[in-house]
Amino acid sequence: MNNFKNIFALCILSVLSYACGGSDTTPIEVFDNEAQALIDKDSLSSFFTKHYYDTTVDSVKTLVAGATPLSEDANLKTMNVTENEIDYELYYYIASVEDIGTPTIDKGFPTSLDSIFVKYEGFRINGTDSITPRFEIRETPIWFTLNSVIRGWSYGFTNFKNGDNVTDNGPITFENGGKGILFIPSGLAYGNSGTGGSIRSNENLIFYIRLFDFVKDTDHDNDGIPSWLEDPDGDGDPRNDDTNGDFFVNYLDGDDDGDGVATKDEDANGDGNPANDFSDPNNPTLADYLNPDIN
Ligand SMILES: [Ca+2]
Ligand SMILES: [Ca+2]
Ligand SMILES: [Ca+2]
Ligand SMILES: [Ca+2]
Repeated sequence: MNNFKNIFALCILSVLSYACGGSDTTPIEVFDNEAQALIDKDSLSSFFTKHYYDTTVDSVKTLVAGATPLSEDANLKTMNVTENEIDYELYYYIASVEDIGTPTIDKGFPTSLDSIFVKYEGFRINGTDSITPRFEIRETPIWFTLNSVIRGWSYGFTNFKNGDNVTDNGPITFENGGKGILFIPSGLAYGNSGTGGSIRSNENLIFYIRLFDFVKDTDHDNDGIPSWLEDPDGDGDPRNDDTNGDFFVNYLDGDDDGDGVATKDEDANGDGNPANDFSDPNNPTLADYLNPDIN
């Protein structure tokens, strides 16, 4: 225990010595993410004037005479996103190809926390002018959960629909579903740090995506409340809610109020939904699973 304390004291000391560094040390530069967001917005806007979507090869290409630039293409949509108090514009293109129809079982659209089943290809945009060779491809579909990927994906995929699973004793096969392109500013991708690998700092990215399926109302902690609804402060972001302050946000916490009774068991009326049980006469609008006085 003493060793542990010493290590802790040392850490405090080193943190302080950094913080108190004199003028002879190089100041730690804080990267200006807000300025970069504006640079990226300009870069992408310029890119869209110089490129078009070529339906014959299903790709973004350098503009040629007679083609409609992406900047004037009605299929290119803008999604406004605020992340860490910085406003971003995320762009997505709904590919208008014949093989994409409405799914038989239409689940609507995934939330930014749902699990998705996708294929994709990723490209970097080099400045405003060129698309670099592909850095990643996934040809067999794979599951991701949108809470743990780059934010451009988390938000971007919420604009695409599921497909139909038509697998028949063969390889997994889907029809219909979401098909399109995400144009992601660096701040919603790998930011100033890049990946240390193929993606450098402050690079905007292009992903060609197919969304085959998703788990509607994904419930990460299996507590009976869909992750996107574990948002007691109601700001639309379940990533900032930690009712009992145990550093596990509610959507990843099976006992949200820390009263020792699992959230799924704070279901007085037994309907499988802990969000509609209010047993505390002194606090009649606070659900039991968020109320440590009720257990
Ligand atoms: Ca919230
Ligand atoms: Ca929970
Ligand atoms: Ca209930
Ligand atoms: Ca409780």
